[in-house]
Amino acid sequence: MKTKVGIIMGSDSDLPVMKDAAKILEKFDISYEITVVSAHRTPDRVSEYAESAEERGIDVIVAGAGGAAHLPGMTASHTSLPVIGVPIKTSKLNGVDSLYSIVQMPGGVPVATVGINGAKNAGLLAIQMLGINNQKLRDKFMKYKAELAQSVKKTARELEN
Ligand code: RP5
Repeated sequence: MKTKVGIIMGSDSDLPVMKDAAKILEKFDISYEITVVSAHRTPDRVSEYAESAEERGIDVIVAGAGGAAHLPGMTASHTSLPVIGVPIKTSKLNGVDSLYSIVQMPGGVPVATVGINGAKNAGLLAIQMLGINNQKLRDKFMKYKAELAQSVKKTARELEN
């Protein structure tokens, strides 16, 4: 099976958060690659990664970074593939810096931004994007949503009793 999702992050210190994206992709049997690419420390690697992603079969890129989080935007500037940005929580500004750095892109270069440390949602959004041309995947996604609803209803019932 072709690798469908590229997960990248600015540092291996982002991995504890970014592995949530990998986990949800595994739950849906979506193949992915995962690596570290830094906008500031390995700028050449950003362009190389983004420009070759399509050739490797990647359909969506999930990019996490913290602080002056330029990785998702820089990646988006080098590819036509959709990029989902994950702002990583930081120790100094709690990730608000990461969020603002990722979400406020100039017109023409969108990055779909999830919440701070929202790697799971980034993975889910990637799955939904892949589902646009895949009915089986959409059915699986609806099953996932039904399970989610069941677990909330179960919790509600337990609280009510
Ligand atoms: C960013 O700086 C990374 O994405 C990470 O969130 C943050 C800190 O990186 P390290 O100093 O832990 O390598 O580029």
